[in-house]
This record gives sequence, C-alpha cells and structure tokens, in this order.
Amino acid sequence: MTLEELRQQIDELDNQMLDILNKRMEVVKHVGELKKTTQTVIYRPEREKQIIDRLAAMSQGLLNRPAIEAIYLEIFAVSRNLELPERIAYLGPEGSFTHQAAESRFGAMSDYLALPSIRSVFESVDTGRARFGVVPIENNLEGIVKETIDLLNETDLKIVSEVIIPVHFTFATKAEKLSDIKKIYSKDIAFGQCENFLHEYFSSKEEDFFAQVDSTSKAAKLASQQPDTAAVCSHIAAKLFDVPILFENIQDSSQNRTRFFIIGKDFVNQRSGNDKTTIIAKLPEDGKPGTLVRFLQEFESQGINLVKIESRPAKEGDSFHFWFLMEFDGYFLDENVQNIMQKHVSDIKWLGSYVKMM
Ligand code: PRE
Repeated sequence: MTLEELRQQIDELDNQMLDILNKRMEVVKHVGELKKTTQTVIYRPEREKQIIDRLAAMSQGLLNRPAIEAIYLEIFAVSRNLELPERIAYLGPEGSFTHQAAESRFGAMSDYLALPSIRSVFESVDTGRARFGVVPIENNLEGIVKETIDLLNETDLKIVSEVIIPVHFTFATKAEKLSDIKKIYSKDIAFGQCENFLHEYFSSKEEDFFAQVDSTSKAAKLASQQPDTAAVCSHIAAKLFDVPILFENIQDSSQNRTRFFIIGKDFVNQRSGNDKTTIIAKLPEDGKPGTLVRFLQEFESQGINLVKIESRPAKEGDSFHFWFLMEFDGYFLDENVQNIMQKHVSDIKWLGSYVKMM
C-alpha cells in the first residue's frame, strides 16, 4: 500500500474517532448537568482509574496500559472542563516537577496557576481561587516535604489523589558543542542527583562553572537566553523555554521518584476497592509508656497494613511533643478502619482516602 493510501485510512479512522469522542462529550455534558442539580463533585479519580483499568485489561491491539492512560487522562481533562472549568494551582515555577505532575493528571486543557510556595497553593484552594492544588509530599531519595504535612495539619483541605512521577533530569543547551559551554545552571539538589554524568563530561571544570539558581525552571530560562550555557532541568522546563535537549535521563539513580498530593476542599472520594488512607494522629501524652506501641498494635489487630509513619514536632510550648502522619491501606469507611477511627475520634484527623497508585 502507498503512503497516500495508508494516510487515507488514518484520515477515515480519525473521522470516526472524532465522531465517537464528540458523542462521548455529549454524554459527559449530561453527566455535568446531572451533577450540577445534585451538587456532586466533578472530579472522580476512582471512576477514571476504573475506566483505565477496564480498557487496559480488554485491549487486544497495540495500545498498552501507559498509552491508554495517557490518551484517557487527556480525554478526562477535556470532559471535566466541559462539565465545569477547573483551575489547578501548583507549586511553581512553570516547568517545575510539580507542574509536570499536575499536567500528567489534569492534561493540557486545564487552566493552571503557578504559585511561589506550598502555603500559597493551600491558600488558593482554601479560598476557592483554584479548585485543586498540586504539592510535593515526598521524594524517595530526599524524604518527606515537611511544609506539606504541616499545612495538612493546619488546614481543613483534603487529599483527593496521589501522583507519583519518576524524576528525570535532562541536559539542555543551545550550544552546538559541549566544548562551547561556559556555565551550567541548575538547582543544588539537581546537581547532586546528576553527579556521575557531570563528573564524566565536566570533571576538569572550576567550581564556578556550576551555577546554582533557585529552580531548574530558572536554569532552563537562563540557558535559553545565553546560548553558551546549559541547564540541568526537567523535560517540561526545557520544552517550555525552547532549549534543545542534548541528553535525557542524566540522573544517577533511575529509582528517583517524587510523590505529589492533589488537594481539594470539601472533597470525599468514593471507595475504589484499592484505596489508601492518610491521617494525622495526636496521641494523648499522659506520660505512661507504650501509648504509641498500643496505638500501632490496634492496626495490626484490625488487619490494616500500615505503610507510613512520620513524626512532626507539635510546636506547642517548650516541650518535645509530637504528632504523626500515618498512611495505611484501606478506605475510611471500611469497618476495621472505622473501629480505630471511632475509638480515637479526638486523636485522629482524617486527611483523605484515595486510589492507591503504588
Ligand atoms: C468522567 C469525567 C470526569 C470524572 O473525573 C470521571 C469520569 C469521564 O469523562 O468519564 C465522567 C464523569 O464525570 C463521571 O463519571 O462522574
């Protein structure tokens, strides 16, 4: 078959697909109208996951799960915007890994707001300026993001969903040759995570050859303005500032992943069947030994798998009081979870139950 004929086939299939997608959007519009009358929330991560799971399981063609997921997350983003335009606030600047996480979930169609701090993302969701916020919660090499947990404690916002993305750094430059590069811009953490690559190519350089800036997005911006420099930055930042990518995946560890929370106000997910719950536990400090141990044992006796426990200083008075952020498998209305939550009503703050991504 000739290229012309093959392209004709593609055109015909695209016509059919467009027709079907438009029909899908008609149905979505009705869902939106129904939700408006019943005042139900638009974003349903557990329903989206169910659709992707079902399609991935039944796919018999060339589309694998990641491909189906990528296509459908865009479709859902368009659907949700049709139901109600959503504004998404994230920890900026534009081109940050949080931006990448936000786009991976809310697609190219949503209205984004880059904010300068984690606190301002929380505030924008709390005041209704944004419907959802995206903030980092932990990196598997660097650990927890304390500011995010502290704000979950301080505010009444809820966790809508988790997003886990691999942290890949790229080496981007407008220079023609590596020997033309006079300076490399990046953030301290990124330099640290790409040591092997930098050592291999630039070991003979002086200290000031590596210039630290506040963010990898700023690094990409500077590299776009100064053709004899380079940036170690995210893929999205290099693309955003139009700096050609010379090397992809230059980080030392391929295991580097960051987890983000999507936060919302007055938000309750429905049970998906594969959920995780996050709570804050403030246990009574009566001076008796074993309070924490006894509390943890309750999870064991209820058959609940605890996956995380982080302690944070209570910042009250001058003594060393702590509270705990805890995560476990299960949905907050599961009977065994309720057994613990009811017993400790005044000690536990529920932060959300959401579809488990890992
Ligand atoms: C739909 C859109 C948004 C939700 O996040 C989940 C699914 C979809 O496009 O399939 C429809 C919808 O609003 C719904 O099923 O509740």
